[in-house]
Amino acid sequence: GQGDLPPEVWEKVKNHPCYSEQAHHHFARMHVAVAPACNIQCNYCNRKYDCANESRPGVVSEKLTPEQAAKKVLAVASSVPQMTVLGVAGPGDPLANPQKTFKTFELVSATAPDIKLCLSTNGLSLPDHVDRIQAMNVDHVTITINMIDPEIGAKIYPWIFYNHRRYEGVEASRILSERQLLGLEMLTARGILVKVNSVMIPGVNDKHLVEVNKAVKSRGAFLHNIMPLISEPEHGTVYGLSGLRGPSAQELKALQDACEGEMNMMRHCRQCRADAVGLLGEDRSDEFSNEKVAAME
Ligand code: CLF
Ligand code: SF4
Repeated sequence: GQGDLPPEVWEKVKNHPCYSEQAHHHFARMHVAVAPACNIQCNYCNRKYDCANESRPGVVSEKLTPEQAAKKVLAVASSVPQMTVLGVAGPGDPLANPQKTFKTFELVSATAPDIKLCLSTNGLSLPDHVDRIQAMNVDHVTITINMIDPEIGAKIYPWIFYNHRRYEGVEASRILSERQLLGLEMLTARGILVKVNSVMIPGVNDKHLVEVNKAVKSRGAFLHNIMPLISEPEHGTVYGLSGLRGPSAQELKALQDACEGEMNMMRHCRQCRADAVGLLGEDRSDEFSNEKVAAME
């Protein structure tokens, strides 16, 4: 049901599988991998997964041009009737590839205006694009926020690329955090629903995420999705974060419970691939490879 949500918010979430727990049983999302570049480095990144932006073994997603992506969206929409949402979430950062991301949205909204547009970003360049996001009727934006304390950030982010130069260490994370929170405030002021994704990294930001939760809640975030860091089983390490492990299911749940309050916690995230297609937890990306979509014409 609608719960306590105001009607205009309910309208936006009722058929979005990530923003509504109930909706994910009935509605599907697809991602198109149009955004290869990134403007920051996360220690846990491997560019195979996005929105969740996680490190785990998998198949590399196919990169698409905006034109190919728009064609794929139409092909999927005609064979997957539950498909309500198009997400651009990687494999790099969508807003580090603004031409490709917005061109894709433009093409899709011209040919399939009923499909909701969704965006996931690390937030570094978000404040520069808020007007365009609003103009394109993007109602759902996810920002991955792993810290509000730059000292902790320095352990997660070795560098960012901002204003034509590279920043490192605490300075990099200070800038990143300011930009993320500013972007969040600008979006919520415009009535755009913001979900915050946080990767729980035991020993690095696990205790700190309660503070992150308060900070994003007070700035109007709609939903908080705390996801487990997944370490590569073969190596027991996560790229730049050697020696670290992902949290246990109990540790994750305890943190989610500690944050549960006026703001909802998302607990049904399936840590999607950059070219995911289908209901959450269902992977139909192979049915819609470039080759197969081309053959559908
Ligand atoms: Fe995609 Fe992300 Fe939009 Fe959903 S995924 S861009 S908000 S349409 Fe969803 Fe996947 Fe979890 Fe992301 S289950 S990884 S939260
Ligand atoms: Fe990787 Fe995403 Fe981090 Fe960029 S923002 S380095 S794509 S996890």
